[in-house]
Amino acid sequence: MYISHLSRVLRFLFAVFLGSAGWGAGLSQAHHPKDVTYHVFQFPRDRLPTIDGDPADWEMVPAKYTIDGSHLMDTVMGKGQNLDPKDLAVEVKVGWSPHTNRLYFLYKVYDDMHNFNLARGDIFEVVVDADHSGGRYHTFDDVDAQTEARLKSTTAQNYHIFTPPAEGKAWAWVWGEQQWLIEKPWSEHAFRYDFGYKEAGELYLEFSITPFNYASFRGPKYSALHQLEEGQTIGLSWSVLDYDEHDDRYEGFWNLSHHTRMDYTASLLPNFKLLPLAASQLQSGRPSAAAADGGPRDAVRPLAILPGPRPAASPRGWRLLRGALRRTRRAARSPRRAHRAPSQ
Ligand SMILES: [Ca+2]
Ligand SMILES: [Ca+2]
Ligand SMILES: [Ca+2]
Repeated sequence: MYISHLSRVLRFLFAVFLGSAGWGAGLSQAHHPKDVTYHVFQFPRDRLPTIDGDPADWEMVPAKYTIDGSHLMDTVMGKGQNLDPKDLAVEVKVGWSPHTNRLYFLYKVYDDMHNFNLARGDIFEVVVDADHSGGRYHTFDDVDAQTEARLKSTTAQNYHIFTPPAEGKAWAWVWGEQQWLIEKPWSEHAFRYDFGYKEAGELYLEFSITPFNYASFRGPKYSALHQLEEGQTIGLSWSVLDYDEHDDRYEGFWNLSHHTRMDYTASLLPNFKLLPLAASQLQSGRPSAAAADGGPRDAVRPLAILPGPRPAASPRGWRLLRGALRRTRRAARSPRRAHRAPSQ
């Protein structure tokens, strides 16, 4: 009797120990880079940016919100954080408004060679996980091909934005079946540039997108809109795919997540906090540099790969947790990245 009880206790403690180890590992997997929260500027209602490619209306956004190339890492071609500004220089500002329920972006890029060939070309890839649910949003290998295609980008949306698009090509492509997301009223965009094919120069892209907790291939009527609110932490990452001389091979996959598989799981997207209006204004006038806060002050909800809050310490719960972690780790270990040619 005593031995049986002891054995049960030991099993429980073992299960908790394994679970805790898995939990810790999960924290380190979730949301890259670790312990970093970027800020999203709230536009006053009467000073929303006009999406026309002119960056003038972003001058009110303090320089500290600018996220430049020093935050990016090439995780595919082996360049690490050695981004040469003569090859590629980028600056991104992100804003939001509770009144329009939109995320706004200003993307400024200098490129020594703007390659906008029809099949691929320079891309600004943006992934949004508005409800911070984390988890896999791509590559569902346990369902048939059609279902797999329909599941992509449902719980987090991956936009491939062509900077600029080749003639006759849409401005962006959703890595999934929800191409309605790149149309009005769900998004707006405008480019401004003055260079030719494979020339050097500067480009401004101004755009807004609408966040969805669930984006259906059937269209907006079948989808769940996310309501942006002050203080929320969302998952958001981008990557710059720089094609120069070679039309079929990029020179770098410069991403904010510092993890290639941001293209697979929303658990690897950096955290962005939607600032209140007052906080946005208070921070105006400060010097530039840190767009990110570090440390526990901005610690976020842990382990977003789980379908809800931390599970109860039952053996089944821990088994599910360990399984989820194993799958995420396995996927995260794979550096491979295969792009289907975007639709024309
Ligand atoms: Ca503008
Ligand atoms: Ca370049
Ligand atoms: Ca390029």
